Amino acid sequence: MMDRNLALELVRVTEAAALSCGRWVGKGDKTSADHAATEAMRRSLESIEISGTVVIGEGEMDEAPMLYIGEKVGSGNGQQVDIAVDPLEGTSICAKGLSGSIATIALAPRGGFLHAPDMYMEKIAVGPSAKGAIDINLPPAENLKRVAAAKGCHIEDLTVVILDRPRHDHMVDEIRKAGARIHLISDGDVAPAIAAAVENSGIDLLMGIGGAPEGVLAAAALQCLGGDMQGRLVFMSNEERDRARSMGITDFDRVYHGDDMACGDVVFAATGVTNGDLLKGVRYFAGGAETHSIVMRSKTRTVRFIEARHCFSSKPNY
Ligand code: VTB
Repeated sequence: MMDRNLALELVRVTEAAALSCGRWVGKGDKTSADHAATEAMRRSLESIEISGTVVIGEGEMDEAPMLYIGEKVGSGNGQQVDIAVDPLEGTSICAKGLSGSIATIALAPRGGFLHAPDMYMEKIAVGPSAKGAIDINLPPAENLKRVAAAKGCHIEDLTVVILDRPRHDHMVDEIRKAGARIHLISDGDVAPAIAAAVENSGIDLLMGIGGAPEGVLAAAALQCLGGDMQGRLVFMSNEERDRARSMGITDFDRVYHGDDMACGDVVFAATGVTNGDLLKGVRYFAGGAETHSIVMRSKTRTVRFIEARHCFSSKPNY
């Protein structure tokens, strides 16, 4: 069983990442922003009593100097856990100072996460009030009808978040015709998946094609929130098929449900870097900064929003 205190430890990790890359907001340098977040996250993981292995990370060892897939993190003494990280989800939005970037991490018992290759995944995600109503194989209009029925509202009341990409033009048309409202985003589809599962966030569904690793992180969050998610890998080349095969994936059309992507006693934490639908971004003031985070655990489904005030004179790292 996962030590429940780990949840509160994890929020320090995402706070540290957000505080570090928060300095890079709007500077037009997404590489440095990502690097700052990754380094801070890795450093703060060292003080946590876990033997962690990164299974969703910044990339393979040769392409990512830190938090690469297979990297061992934590003090090395505590329980064995698998780790999914995105130290800065939405590097471009952070670099441009747009809304919706977060620092995020999830923990599961060994083997709890789908080892998703870095490729595309088609996703649909909703909150607890629409659990069981979605089916990724159905047309968008049908899913909207079912979600509206489950929520006891009109399709016109629903807001769907979709990445603003030409690949979604057809889906956007269909959703508009069906009558729902759309919120197009330039990047970062993990935060809106979480927002879809939080009542009154203003977001009802996430739909469309984004990254598969981001899909696993969203699934981890939705397990904690009692939401519902389905994902299907989208193969763009034979090389991707080979890579997936080497990671043990045989059924290329498989629909992954929430617990196929994140199962067991999952712990999830995220801190806002720039303002979003769910989390406020890092706000600096003389001598310190405030952060806004969400931290939760699937076993108990306790969801905590944490507003923290950090005093830099006592925290020399920032
Ligand atoms: C997706 C999405 C991420 O980058 O991976 C996207 O899941 C990349 O999509 O949240 P494109 O290849 O179409 O640019 C993010 O938005 C992260 O920035």
